[in-house]
Parts: sequence; structure tokens; C-alpha cells
Amino acid sequence: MNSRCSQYQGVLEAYADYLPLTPKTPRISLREGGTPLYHLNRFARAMGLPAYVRLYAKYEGANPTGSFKDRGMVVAVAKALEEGATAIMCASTGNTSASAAAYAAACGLRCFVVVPAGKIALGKLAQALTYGAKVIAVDANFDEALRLTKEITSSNPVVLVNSVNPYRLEGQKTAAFEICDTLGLVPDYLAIPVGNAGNITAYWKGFKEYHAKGKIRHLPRMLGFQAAGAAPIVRGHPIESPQTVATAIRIGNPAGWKGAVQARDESGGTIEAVTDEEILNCWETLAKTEGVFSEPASCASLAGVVKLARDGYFEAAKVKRIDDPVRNGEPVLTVVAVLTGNGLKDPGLAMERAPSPVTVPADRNAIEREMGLR
Ligand code: AN7
Repeated sequence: MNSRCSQYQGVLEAYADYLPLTPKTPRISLREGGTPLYHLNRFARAMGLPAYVRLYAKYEGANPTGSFKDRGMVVAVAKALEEGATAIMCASTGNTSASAAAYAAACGLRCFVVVPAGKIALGKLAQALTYGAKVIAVDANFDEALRLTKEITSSNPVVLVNSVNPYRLEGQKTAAFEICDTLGLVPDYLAIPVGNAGNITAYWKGFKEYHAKGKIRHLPRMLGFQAAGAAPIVRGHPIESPQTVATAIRIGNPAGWKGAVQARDESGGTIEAVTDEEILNCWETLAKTEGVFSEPASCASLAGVVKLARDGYFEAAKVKRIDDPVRNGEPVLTVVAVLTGNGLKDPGLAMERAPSPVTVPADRNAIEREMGLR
């Protein structure tokens, strides 16, 4: 962790003024944050979005462990170190465990993770194990794993680093800052997948803080999307056996439920469900039209935007504009979708859905035939 170099220094350095740091907080970093914002023009046209919707993606898969979790984990682990901790623990659908394991390894902490057996994407499990965490699989879903983990950490000298740890949200809110800083304006809409509902809560906190400091002139509307088989907030009650191909958001009783509802209601947004088919369609189209490989759960945000656009949701907003950019004299709506994780997290699903490569003899003619050249 070299401090005398010109490379980007990570979240603690970039947004120190907005984080609960003291002179005693170690300035750790894996260079998390500083992720790309892509203009998804080809995807938007392919999915038939109206021309007045300007769609961007905040690609959080570019973080050091391949998901947005690193932004919050760096703060949670820095504070744990400051408080003298020697071990951290989380329950996880995969990405939190990969991130916790990485920061623990980088800082010499022990790391314990509890995961639902058989429901973790291969890449995430490979990460947690290789970074050296103790991985404990239980025959239960995420919600039960989190309940057990809270119980254990409340009576042992092990720091809980799920997003119920408030430092996690402090770090994750920096993505909202980055979006405003990069665009030079606040988006009209922020679309985001909702699982345990920590991230939507963190983004809303971030936007509100930037607004309070006069950095942005208005607030975005928050659009949260759950998978149809794991949509407790949409249905209005916990889901006992949540099911979805998007294992990252296979969560039936989100810890951040209240925060998500608050973000939705204060911002005048909505939280809706998208089907696995809608998610996978966007996941494949995104890769094929933009060269962006994200994990399926991430694409709940895009699937939600596509669905709302088809329902005419953005039509009404078009007329309510005040100080926003125009194109050809027409108002433009800026929509940012958060792509929370990297496509390499779930190679199993990708290979299941992709055509198998063809095998031919090592012969020029045979290869040219496959290329359609003869
Ligand atoms: C790619 O890793 O809950 O609504 O244990 O991995 O803040 O929970 C992951 C969640 C979206 C949902 N996209 O975020 C975990 C875990 C991806 C994710 C979410 C997760 P929250």
C-alpha cells in the first residue's frame, strides 16, 4: 500500500471529507472506486428505449474484487482495524464474502463467511477461498445465514461486516458522488438492483449529502429492482424461499428494507420486480451491444429501466423538466443504471447459456469454412 505514487488512491482518500475517518483510521486501499461510467447508446437502441432517454451504466464490476462491495468494505475494515479488531465475519450471497476476504487478507485479519450451500456463483466462492477466508456453507438461505451471523458476532470478538454495519453504507455512498462528479450533473433517475437493500440506502444517503452541501441542484428519483421470485419489498411481505437465477439478490427479508422504502418514497421513485427472463435478456444484450460483461443480478437495474420505459413511465417525467440538458430542442432524461458486479463472477451460468465452441481439425480450410469464407 504505497502512498507515494501517482495512481488513484481509492475511496478513503478520494472522499475523506465525507467519511467518518479520524486521524487514527488506517488509510487502507485496494484502489476501490473510480469505476467507469459508460454511455449505453447501442444497448438503449437495441432494447427500444425512447430517444429522449440517455442511459448510462456505473460499472461497479471494475472494482478490485469485481463488485461494489469494495467501497463499503474498505471503510468497515478500516474502522474495525481502528477499533483493534482481529477478525471479521459476514453472511453472503457471494460478493460480500469475496470483498471481506480480500480486505481481511490485505490487512492481516481473520475472516469468516457463512454462505447458503450450493447457491454461490463459482467465481465468488473461488475468491473467498483463495483470499484465505474460512468459508462455512449452511443448508439455508441468505436470510437465515445473516440471522446466525448476527447472533454469533453479537457475543464474540468478531466484527460483523454485512451492510447492517453502518460503515459499509458510508463507503458505498461514494458511488453516488462519483456519478455526479463524472456527469457534471445529477441524473434524473438512478436504477439499482435491490437484494439486502444496503446499496439503494447508501446511494440515497450519498445523493442527499451532496445536495445538502450544494454540490448538486436536485435529487434523482430512485428506481429499485428486485427479482420476481425474490421481491419481498414489492410484495409487501418477506419471501420464505426466494428463487432467482440472479443468486446475488436471492434474498427474502432484506435487512435494509426500511432504507429502501425511504429512498423510494422521499425521492418519488419506485421499487418493482423484473423476471429472470428479463434480467438475462438484458445481461446478454448488454454484453453483445456494449462489450460490458456484468453479472446477472446487476442487470436487474437495466431490465427495470427497459420495463418502465415500455410501460410509459418516463413519458410523464418528460414534461416536468426545469434545468436539464436538451438535445435537438427536446428534453433529455438522464438515467444511470448501476451494474453492481462483474460477469466473470458467474462463469457457470454464462457457459450454460452460450453456444459451445465448435471443434474442427487444425486445418485452414476447415476454419475458413466455419468462418463462412468458403
Ligand atoms: C452483484 O454479497 O448481499 O441490495 O451477500 O452481489 O445492497 O444487498 C450481494 C448483493 C446487487 C444487492 N448486485 O445489493 C452479498 C449480497 C450484486 C450483489 C446486490 C448484491 P444490496
